[in-house]
Order: sequence, then C-alpha cells, then structure tokens
Amino acid sequence: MTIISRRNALIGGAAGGGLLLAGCGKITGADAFMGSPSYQHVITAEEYWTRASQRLVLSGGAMARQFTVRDISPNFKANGTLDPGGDEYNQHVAESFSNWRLLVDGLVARPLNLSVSEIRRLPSRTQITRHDCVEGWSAIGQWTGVQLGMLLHAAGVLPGARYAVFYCADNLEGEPSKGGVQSPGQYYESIDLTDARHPQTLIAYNMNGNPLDVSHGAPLRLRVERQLGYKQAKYIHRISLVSSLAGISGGRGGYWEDRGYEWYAGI
Ligand SMILES: Nc1nc2c(c(=O)[nH]1)N[C@H]1C(S)=C(S)[C@@H](COP(=O)(O)O)O[C@H]1N2
Ligand SMILES: [Mo]
Repeated sequence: MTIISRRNALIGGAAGGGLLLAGCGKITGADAFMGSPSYQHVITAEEYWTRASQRLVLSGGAMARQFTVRDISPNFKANGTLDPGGDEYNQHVAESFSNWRLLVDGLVARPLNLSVSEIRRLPSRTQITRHDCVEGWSAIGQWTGVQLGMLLHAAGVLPGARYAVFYCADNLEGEPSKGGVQSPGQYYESIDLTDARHPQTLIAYNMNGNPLDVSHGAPLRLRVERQLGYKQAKYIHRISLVSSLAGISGGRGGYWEDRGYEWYAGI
C-alpha cells in the first residue's frame, strides 16, 4: 500500500462510509524525476501535505457527504457556460488541452505553472458528491483531481494570503435563467484558505471516470464540496492568492457574487 492510498483510505473512513475509489496515483520512480520545476515542487510537498491533511480530517474537519457509484446521476445537468468558445479555447479543445497551463501565483513563494498532464500525474483523490445549484436542481457525480491544498503547500503560501481566486476562460454574457443583474463578465470565483485546504477541495480533471467534457468545465474545474454550484468554477487557468477581494472585478469575490449572490454559499 502506498502512502497515497493509505491517505485516501483514512479520509474515506473519516467521511463516514464515503467510498473512495482507486485512481490514487502511484508515483513511479520515473514520474518523480521527470517534469517541470513546478511539478517537482508539488511532488516534494506531497508527503507533508498528506500528513497535514490526515490531521485535519482526524481533528474533525467537517466533510461533505460522499456517495457510492450506484448513486451517480445518469444525467448530470450542465449549467452556466456550456462552451467558452472563442479562437483560443477552441484551439485548446483541438489540441486536447495539451498546451493548457494552470498558473498558481499571487501571495506564494514559488509560483507554479503546470500542464494538465503534469497535474494528472500528481497524487489524486476521487470522491462522489452531490452538486446543488441555487436554481433548485441537484446531481451526484464522481470527481477525480488533485487536492488544492497540496498545490498551495507546494507553492508556499505567504503570510497575508487569505483567499484563493479562480480565473476562468469563459465570459458569461448574462445567464438568462439565474435572475439578478445580467451583465457580461469573465467568470471567476474565490474561497478562503480553510476551504482551499479542505481535503475534499479538488482541482478536478475527471468526471465519472472520464476527462471533463467541455460542458462540465474542461480541462480543469474546482470542486469545493461544502458550497453551492456557482462556487464550482469551470475552465480554470489561474489560481491567485490574495489578501483581499477588493479590486478584483466587481470586488465581491465572484461573477455571481458581483451580481448579488452570497460569497459564502454553504450548503
Ligand atoms: N466558468 C464557469 N464556472 C461555472 C459556471 C459558469 O457559468 N462558468 N456556472 C456555475 C454554476 S451556476 C453551476 S450550477 C455549475 C454547473 O456545473 P456543471 O455545468 O458541471 O453542472 O458550474 C458553476 N461554475
Ligand atoms: Mo448553479
């Protein structure tokens, strides 16, 4: 049993019967010594992060409920942007996202710049959770990704950092079904560092065992399982740590927050 599968087993147990599936990557010798400097930082951080994450779970950090494979919804509605479109995003789709980068910057000691394939080679976590949209629908899906806390640990969070801000590739032109003030804007979201370091908070790349499709946020999306649907940012290309949300777009920490929704969208 690897360190990683032990970690996943522990978290699964503490979740109260939550089922965790395989996909917990084994770091092979080759993987450990190949990859960009950013990739190396994350691999180096992994073991420390595993222990920190176990402590968090054992000390009773509330976990979102986890479900079993049988509970997965046959049709998981896609909502908000279904396809960011545009020349740049379309080019990424055509290249199967091989040139997509995830930047982790802002108040960090070592900014990261990772490809999707590097992210896929990192230790992963898989969880089956329920997604609740404010519009009144829910769906259960299985998500696989890298724990955001591990990335942040690798980047080295600097004193003063309070929020992680997620920048998305889509410009929403006022989604008609949501109410609120409709106006164009780049989708973005933010969470505090407690949620960012929660073991179930993932930068996800697989849904129900397959790479995310365009409608569900390809190639990378956030899962922050104790909050509502609009916090689950899709099409993420940058995560920035900041001390304050003022001055970012409308200043309230998210596309929908800037249009009147609560910033803390707890379920
Ligand atoms: N980039 C981006 N992320 C987004 C949205 C969006 O329009 N753009 N919509 C949000 C809303 S309101 C919901 S309910 C979920 C929907 O995720 P899904 O399409 O996978 O169901 O994504 C959230 N994340
Ligand atoms: Mo939503």
